Amino acid sequence: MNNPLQIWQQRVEGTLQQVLPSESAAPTRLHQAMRYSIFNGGKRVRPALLYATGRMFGVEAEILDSAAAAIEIIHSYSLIHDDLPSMDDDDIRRGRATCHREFDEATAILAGDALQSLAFEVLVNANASLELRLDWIKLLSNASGSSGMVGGQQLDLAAEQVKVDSIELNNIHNLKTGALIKASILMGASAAESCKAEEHSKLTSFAEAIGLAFQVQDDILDIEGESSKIGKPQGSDLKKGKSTFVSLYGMDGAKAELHKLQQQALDSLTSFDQRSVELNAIIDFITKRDH
Ligand code: GRG
Repeated sequence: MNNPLQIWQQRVEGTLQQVLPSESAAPTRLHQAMRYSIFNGGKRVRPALLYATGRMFGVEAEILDSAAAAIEIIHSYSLIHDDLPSMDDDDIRRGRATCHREFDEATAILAGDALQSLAFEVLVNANASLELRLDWIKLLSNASGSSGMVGGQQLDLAAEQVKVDSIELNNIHNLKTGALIKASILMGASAAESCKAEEHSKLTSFAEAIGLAFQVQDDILDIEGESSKIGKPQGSDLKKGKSTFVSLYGMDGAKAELHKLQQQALDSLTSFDQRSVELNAIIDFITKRDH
C-alpha cells in the first residue's frame, strides 16, 4: 500500500533523534530504555496527522516539529506503561521485546515517566509563539490525562471480563485511543491562524471519527491480522477477555462500523476540497492498515 505517512515519519524521526537524551548520558540505562521504546518502528500516525493538518493551512513544517515529536513521545510512554505486567502484561510490541522485558519493570516505569515529562519540555522549548506553546500544552495535557487517554485506560481495565454496551465501548475508546489522535489534529489546527471556527468544528468531527476508526481497525487486526505484521501475537485482546468492537458487533458488524466511521471522516473534510488530499490518504491508510 502507498504510504502517505512516509515524509512525516522521516521528518519526526529527525526531531526525535535531537530531543531524546543520548544513550551515553547518565543515567544510561534509563536513556537506553527511552530510546529503545521510541526508535522501534512505530508508524508515526499521530505526527503525520498533526503535520498534514497544519500544512493544509500553510503552516511551515518547522513550526510543527516540536509538537509532532511531543505527541509521539506521549504515545510511546503510553505503550510502555500499557505493556506492563500490572496492565496488559505483554511481552512483544512492534515485533520486539516490550520495554520491561528488554530492561526491567522499574526501568520501564521510569522510562515512561521520563518520556511524559520530556514531551512537555519539548513543547516549552518549541520554535513557536508563547501563546501557541501554551495552547499545545493545554491540548496535550487534557488529551493525555485523566479526562483523556489515562482515564480511558482506567475504564478499559475495569471493563475486562465485563460485557459493556456500545455507548460505554465508544466512551472508553474515544478517551483511550481517540483523545490523542484528536489532539494531533487539533494541535496542527491551532498552529494555523487562518483556521476559521467552522473549519475547526469540521476538523473536530473528522478527528473524532478517525480516532474511533483507528481503534475499530486495531480490534479487527487483533483477530484477522498476521502476528508478524501486527508485531504481537494474534488474538491477544480476545485472550484477555477485553471488550472490543469485534466482541460487541461481530466481525461483519465491526467492519460495517469501520466503514461508517471512515465515511464520516471523509464527509467532514469535503469542504476543504483539494487541501485535504493528504488527510484523505491518511484516512485510507488507517482504515486499511495491516499493522
Ligand atoms: C497506560 C497511560 C497508559 C495509557 C495506555 C493508548 C493506550 C493507553 C494503550 C494502547 C493500547 C492499544 C494497543 C490500543 C489500541 C490502539 C493503539 C493506541 C494502538 C497502537 O498505536 P499505533 O498503531 O502504534 O499507532 P505504533 O506502534 O505504530 O506507534
